[in-house]
Amino acid sequence: MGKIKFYWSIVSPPSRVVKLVLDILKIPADEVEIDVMNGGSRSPEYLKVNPEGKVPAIDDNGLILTESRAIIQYLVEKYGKDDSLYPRDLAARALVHSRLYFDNGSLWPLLHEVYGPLFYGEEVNPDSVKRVQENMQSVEGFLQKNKWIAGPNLTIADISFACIIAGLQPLFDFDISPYPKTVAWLKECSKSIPNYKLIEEGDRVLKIEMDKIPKKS
Ligand SMILES: N[C@@H](CCC(=O)N[C@@H](CS)C(=O)NCC(=O)O)C(=O)O
Repeated sequence: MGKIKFYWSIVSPPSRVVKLVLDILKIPADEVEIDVMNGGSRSPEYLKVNPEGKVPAIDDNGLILTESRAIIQYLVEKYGKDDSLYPRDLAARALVHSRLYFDNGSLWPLLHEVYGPLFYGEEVNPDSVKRVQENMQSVEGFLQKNKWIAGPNLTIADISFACIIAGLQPLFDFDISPYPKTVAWLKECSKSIPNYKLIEEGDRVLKIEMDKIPKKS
């Protein structure tokens, strides 16, 4: 069995999710850095790996997987020593899935909608900002009953959410202080997710790359 090939970029939050899970599970991987800011994910070579032209992706001995959330589920299921990050209990796992669907279906596309104009120095649509606030209110609701996003323990849902939510303030100047449970949860993530500094480093590098893009106004 050869090593997993991991296609990623530190500027990409979903890539960081996979990198963190690989690190937590101590899975050796051959990393291939893709220069997403300069069209690297659209190269003919990379499109053979992911026809969608996006990072992250893994190649586990011929099994090519894209979509960060599907990848981390697979990694924990296949390589995890226990099920703590991705519980096997039906109800607990259903809650993890529910949160990841919210993350992929609402939170992440919305963030794309906000970052798009920011890349080019354009005004962010106030409707998008309002929907970010609504989404953050939902996250606050998830944290009403539980310390973590999908129950009493840290799971892959926390890692995925953290990689998105941590960037709101530094990249988009979005004030998260009106969401105290989320602020407290993010602090816990910074203490409990091994190598959490990768998230901050990724946002720092992404900000530098965003600032380099010529602005329209
Ligand atoms: N739903 C995907 C999103 C992947 C995604 O949007 N990747 C972006 C970087 S954050 C990308 O590769 N963009 C390059 C492009 O579209 O050319 C996941 O979670 O893996």
